Amino acid sequence: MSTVFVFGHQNPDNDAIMSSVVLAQLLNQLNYNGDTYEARCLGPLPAESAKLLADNGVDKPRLLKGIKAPAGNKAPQRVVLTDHNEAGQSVEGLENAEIAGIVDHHRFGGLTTAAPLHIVALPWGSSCTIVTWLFDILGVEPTETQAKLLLSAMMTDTLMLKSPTTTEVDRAIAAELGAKLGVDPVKFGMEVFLSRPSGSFTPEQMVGNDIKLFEVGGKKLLIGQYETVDKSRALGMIPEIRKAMGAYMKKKGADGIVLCITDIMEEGSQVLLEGDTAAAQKGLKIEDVAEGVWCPGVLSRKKQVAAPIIAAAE
Ligand SMILES: [Mn+2]
Repeated sequence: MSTVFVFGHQNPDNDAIMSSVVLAQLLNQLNYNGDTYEARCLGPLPAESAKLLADNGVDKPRLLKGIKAPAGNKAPQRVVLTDHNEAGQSVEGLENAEIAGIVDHHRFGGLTTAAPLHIVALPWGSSCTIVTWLFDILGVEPTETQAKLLLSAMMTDTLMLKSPTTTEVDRAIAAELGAKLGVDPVKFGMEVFLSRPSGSFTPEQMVGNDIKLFEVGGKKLLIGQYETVDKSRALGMIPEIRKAMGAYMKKKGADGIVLCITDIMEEGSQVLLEGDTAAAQKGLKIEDVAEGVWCPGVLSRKKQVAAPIIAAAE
């Protein structure tokens, strides 16, 4: 038996945190494979995750800085990835680890493994929807705290079930969790959103808070998303945000960067581009204009931003 690290992607969002924390708990409850599972994270917790964990007396996952090559003839560190599967979005030194499992709801981006592994990949609205479903098929009833943590991430990841990534399964499972907790899922989700200190975000935080690296047509493209319930503050800071985008792109050695300022209430995104974003312009059918372009109905980075950009580059 060994200790297996369970973690979500870099720049973790609430789904990355909660899927890893609750999945690690579930696997420990089952004594799965006789191993011990330890939730970790690859960056600072989003404010809503930190608050939910503290309010419910659950330990914060510890930061995982990287994975080193195993010394001598020691076995490599085993890991379970949640809410991601692409090396560019994962821990530094992932190639030194043995991937024991993946629980994810994203496209697969070029992963190869040395050993057979567990993969649970379903095109649902959040990784936490999949984790909730795993409780069901493994015959474990989630505790109230687990139900709360899972529902919170289902709501943040699907933007209160409004994102086009939302499926009937998400609606049904959210309703079940809501009934168990005696809450309306959407109202509960709104409370989680409002626990974010959005009024204090700096341009750097808006850019780096939730950003992922994609290989698009042989180039490195960063796609970030800043979700807010009122975009007006961000729109008043466009020049500063663009400057922060350029700096972030340089720091990460990327060729281009896309930032979606997503207004959950108005249900759309202001899209800003910096650097080499030819594929993004083609895929999104927009131009690189100073103030950005308002894209009504665009709520999902995965489905409405990353997917058409990747398709346009092929
Ligand atoms: Mn997710």
